[in-house]
Amino acid sequence: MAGVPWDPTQSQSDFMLRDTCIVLSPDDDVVGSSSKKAAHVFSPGQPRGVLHRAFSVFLFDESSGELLLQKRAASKITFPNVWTNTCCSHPLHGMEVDEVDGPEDVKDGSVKGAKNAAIRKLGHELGIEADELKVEDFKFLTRLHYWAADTVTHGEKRMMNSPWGEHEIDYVLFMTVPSKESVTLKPHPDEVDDVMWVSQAKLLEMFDDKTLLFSPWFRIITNRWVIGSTDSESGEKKAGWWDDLDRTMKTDDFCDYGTIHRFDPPEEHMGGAGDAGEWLVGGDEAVKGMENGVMPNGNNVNGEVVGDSTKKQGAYGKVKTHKESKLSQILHLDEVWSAITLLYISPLESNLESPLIRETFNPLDLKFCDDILCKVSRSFAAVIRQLPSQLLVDVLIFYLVLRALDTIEDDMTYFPSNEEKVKSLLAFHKTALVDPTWTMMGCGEGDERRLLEEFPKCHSVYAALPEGSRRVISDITLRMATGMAEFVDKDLGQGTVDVAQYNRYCHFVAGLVGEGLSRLFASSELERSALAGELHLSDQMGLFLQKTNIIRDYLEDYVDGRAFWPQSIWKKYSAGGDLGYFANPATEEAKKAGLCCLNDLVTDALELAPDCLAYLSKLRCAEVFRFCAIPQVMAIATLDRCYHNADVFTGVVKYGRACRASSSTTQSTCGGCTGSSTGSPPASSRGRRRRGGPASTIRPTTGQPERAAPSSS
Ligand code: IN0
Repeated sequence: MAGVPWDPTQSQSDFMLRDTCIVLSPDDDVVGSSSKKAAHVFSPGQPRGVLHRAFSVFLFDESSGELLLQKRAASKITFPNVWTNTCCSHPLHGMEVDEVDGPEDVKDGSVKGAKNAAIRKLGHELGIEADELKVEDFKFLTRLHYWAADTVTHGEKRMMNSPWGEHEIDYVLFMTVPSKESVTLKPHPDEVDDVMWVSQAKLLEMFDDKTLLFSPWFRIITNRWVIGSTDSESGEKKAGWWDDLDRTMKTDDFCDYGTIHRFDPPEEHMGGAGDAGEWLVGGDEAVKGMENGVMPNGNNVNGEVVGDSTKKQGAYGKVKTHKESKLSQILHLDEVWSAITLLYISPLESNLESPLIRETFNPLDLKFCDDILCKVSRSFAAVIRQLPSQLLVDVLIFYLVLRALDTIEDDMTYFPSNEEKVKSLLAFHKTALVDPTWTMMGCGEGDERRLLEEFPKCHSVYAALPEGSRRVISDITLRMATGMAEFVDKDLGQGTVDVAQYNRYCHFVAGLVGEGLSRLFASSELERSALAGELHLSDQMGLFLQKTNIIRDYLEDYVDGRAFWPQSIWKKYSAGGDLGYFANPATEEAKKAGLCCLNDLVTDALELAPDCLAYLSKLRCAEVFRFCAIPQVMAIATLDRCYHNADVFTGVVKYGRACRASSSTTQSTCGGCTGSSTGSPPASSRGRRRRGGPASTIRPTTGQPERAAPSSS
């Protein structure tokens, strides 16, 4: 199950099927996921397997300067019987303690994900207790990209029958302990046949012993960096990382985070099924043709391309994005026309500069709120800005407050315990919404982190709202936080239990938003007061948006270990009894089952559509109608793209109709974003799906019914 560190009852083949490796582009961008088995198969279709992330730990005893080696167990499927460095394995998707690093983590050398994975595997393979090692004590040195067919341990004759190999970007991690006694070694018999502490001299002696086998990556790393060398031409001595462990561990003299060193394997590891031959030695040029973790002209074992290194990544940057083709977009002539209308004929007008707003709120604080809204919500910012002035800021602040709450709920590492997170969630309405100086430092990422860190600016605008609006925002915030707290401790690795739990979750994070909005619409007097009592219809509006997001984000949520597809639905279709079954369909039948399950969920969501239409039909203000209808139309378009679409199981399905452009035009019409971004991509493309809606595409307003103009516009 996703999220469980390791299960002692699992066999090598269980791990091969269950572990979800992180698939990479040659630049080390995360572009997808693959079962461990699929990633390590070397076949004519993928002669060098699928490029994925790995780590290699070198553990030294400070007192003697010796390095701990292991001999991989004879029962290992890849590279059995070989001597290698202390521990080498893979960071995985979907682990409870996150193991997926992004470019920023590499840049600053923190790579916590790889280090967390190292602690997990040092425990699993060698029995070293987690409390004997600290993430901070690992030293990340550099990355190497190499591949190697396992033609040696499996033998030439078995080559075609045992087409295994490694193709990895390997994060090299050094670790020292004061003495051998500081770590308890209890090697797992399925993983390790032998361990040995060795000096440099002893290791060189072993390398010369032709009866011993060594893993290709261990030889490459050791010869290139770990042991010092003498330049054959100049006679100059180059220090190795092992020669001065103190310097290696305490300074950054040997750290190189900017380069990915590329290596072809020693000759004996070339060939392999598919007869790959050499390939990486040409450096970066040589890997240009490689895409999506797979060789040029090669697909992954399922016959699919598993990611897209050249395109922006999915919402978490962890799975790939499937965009609609330009041709398909152009074929939707009605939408092209609508986009042209919104772009050039009648763009949405912003009411943010209206006198009422200028007089009521601190202009600098409001500017901060508007800028950050634009950063975190993209197209939705324009939909908010076109609201009439007596409602606009109320909705804007409501959105930001919920986003701040969601950032707290979403951060899986900030709080020392779930209990602390729950406390913070439940206090939010009394802290953030009452204390004008309240901030939270270091929680969340990018612009969302900034939102929490500069929350006093948001509070200043909130405090100037009418009392009725503040009451609505505070009430919904508390009720949503209470619902979130209910889910903090739940294991969602395999989704929600049943449709009732699925609906309950959606109610808390989205249905309540519908209630809050209806109450804000009514108290602004733009809508009838009775709308505030339409609790069922407003709830369904939120559920429809949220269910659409959950359907679309299947893979992302699954690899993150926080899935929402209800078991009572997907278990009808998953012969494997695992939600991940659909992501790695082994047979045509499994593929079909995945599509049936997907269609079942789309149909369930579509049942909400009549209530959404009923809600929309009760609106009388054109701007409020537009504000509510645009996300609904985007959701319908997303469901349309998802229905019977196997891409849902390999990435995030986005549609990119021409009208997306219209939203950015609106932003520039009203000044757009002027604040400096924190450098990360807009949070809506990174954050959890319940914050952002479906893909950033606005279905324009053609065909919208004529409505009475609101009093102010
Ligand atoms: C929303 C909803 C939203 C808008 C209008 C009426 C609603 C009625 C009931 C419930 C929610 C309603 O809309 C946004 C849309 C959105 O954020 N779109 C994204 C798209 C993208 O590109 O990522 C955007 O960034 O533009 C929405 O999805 N949610 C939301 C949150 C707060 C508010 Cl005030 C309104 C999130 C959610 C979880 C669906 C409620």
